[in-house]
Amino acid sequence: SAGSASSEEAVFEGHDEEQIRLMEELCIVLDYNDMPVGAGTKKLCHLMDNINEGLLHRAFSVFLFNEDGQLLLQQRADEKITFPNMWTNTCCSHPLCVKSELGPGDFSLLNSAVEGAKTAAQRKLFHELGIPGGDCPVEKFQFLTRIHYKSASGGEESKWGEHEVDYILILQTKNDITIDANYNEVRDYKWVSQDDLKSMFTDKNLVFTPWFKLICETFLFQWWGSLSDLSQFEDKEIHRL
Ligand code: DMA
Ligand code: MN
Repeated sequence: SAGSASSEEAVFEGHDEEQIRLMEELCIVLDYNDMPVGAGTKKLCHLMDNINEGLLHRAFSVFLFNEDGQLLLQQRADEKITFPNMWTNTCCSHPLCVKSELGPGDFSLLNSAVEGAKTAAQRKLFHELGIPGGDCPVEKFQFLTRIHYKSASGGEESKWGEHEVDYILILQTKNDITIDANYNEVRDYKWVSQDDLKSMFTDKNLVFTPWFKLICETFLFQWWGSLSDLSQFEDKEIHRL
């Protein structure tokens, strides 16, 4: 039927069945000011034909640091339909169009939307990396800001891409959290210092997601230098990158 993620469809040719199934998830469709205006399947929201017409949805990006200040990076699985095999921040996904993730209170208020993003982030840290909720309690996530960006997944002719308002969530945990990667989502993961990451950037064999590169070029190293006092970076803006 129209709108369901059938593997028979040409856009899904050659892709992984589980990742095709996840394209049926309902994302939160937004206006330019991050106000929810409806629901759209993950498939609909990530097709460049729709993005080029202005379709925008809500996302989150988690940056998880340990007590030594190392950042947990992941390499996306080869099975991912968008941005496969690329290195990126700890975990990214979308709050779903359900009350708990849209915002448990008045969903038109930023505080409520932030609570929804934290709930979604805890869900996906477990789904992608097997990090139990006890190692990432929602009250330990710190919301910093929102970033609006658009990017095609691999070349101008690509069918797939991103166009999101991305909620930035920072989390600092103990060193020995449980990690049990879901290899349909995550190919590899790695704890890095600032110097480790900078040397990864010089390795021509490594590819990074466009949103992670943008955040690295703008904010990441400032945040990283002030992990014990991130409140100076909290704002209600939408930074259009
Ligand atoms: C989408 O991430 C969110 C951002 C910030 C790019 P994703 O493609 O990893 O989502 P999912 O894990 O749900 O496929
Ligand atoms: Mn997205």
